[in-house]
Amino acid sequence: MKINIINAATDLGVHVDGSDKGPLILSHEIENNKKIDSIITVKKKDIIKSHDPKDLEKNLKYVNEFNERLYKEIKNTKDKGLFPLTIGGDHSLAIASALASIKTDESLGIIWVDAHGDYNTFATTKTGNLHGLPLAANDGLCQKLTAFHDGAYFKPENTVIFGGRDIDPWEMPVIKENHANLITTQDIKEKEISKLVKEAVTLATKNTNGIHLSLDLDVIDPVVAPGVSVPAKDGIDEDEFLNIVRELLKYKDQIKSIDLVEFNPTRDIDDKTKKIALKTLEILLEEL
Ligand SMILES: [Mn+2]
Repeated sequence: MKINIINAATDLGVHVDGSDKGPLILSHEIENNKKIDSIITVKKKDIIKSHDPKDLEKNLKYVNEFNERLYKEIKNTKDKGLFPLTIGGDHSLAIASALASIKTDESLGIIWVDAHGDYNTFATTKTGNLHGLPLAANDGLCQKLTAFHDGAYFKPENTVIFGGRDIDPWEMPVIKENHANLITTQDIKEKEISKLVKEAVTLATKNTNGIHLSLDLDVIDPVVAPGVSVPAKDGIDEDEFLNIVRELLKYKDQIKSIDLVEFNPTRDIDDKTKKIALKTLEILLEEL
């Protein structure tokens, strides 16, 4: 299938700068790949970001403005019959990518490979960094972040956090009360990855038309992949991560859109994270 690469150049959802620089660095390295139909870039507006600790909706207007433009581009991509592979950027961009995908396919599940739950709401966030809310937003729990979307939301029962280990104590009840699914880093270390992936796919595809897959590089241990904005210690290693990606791609007929997010080149050491991100993109381009 021909792929459209969408550079989602934003860091407006996080207090740390730099993840907006990630997409162009990565897509530049793969631009000659024959599977790629086109590469487009959606750029954040240059603003002075809010760092007010009392501001619990940081840069909300600008995150929404960015996501509305990204949403249109990804919907266009799908309307043209191209596969959207979105490179981020902080994880708030996945509100646009996931909702654009479900807008076209009407009913989808979501597999969110991430150290964090990203399941805070405006009622629970303590920082107001909006990249901590996108999965809850995709499940329809943060209306202030999704006004540009007029389609269905994902259902918590078809929502799977994969690799979670750094989940806020006030966030966990939101996950539980809504019956979203959580597969932890501990599960990955103790169980067979192929079985966990199968379990995630089964949950995400139950009574849906497929899957939106969102890959956050911070699921990997920060010693191995330091180039992320919010590292979470005791993560999985590179082989485990790439194995998860390969196992997921065994179900590629079900996968309708993919994000690879949170590469922050200003935090990277010796291109460690860049190299893993590029390997991931190569696997995706090879298999899709
Ligand atoms: Mn994330």
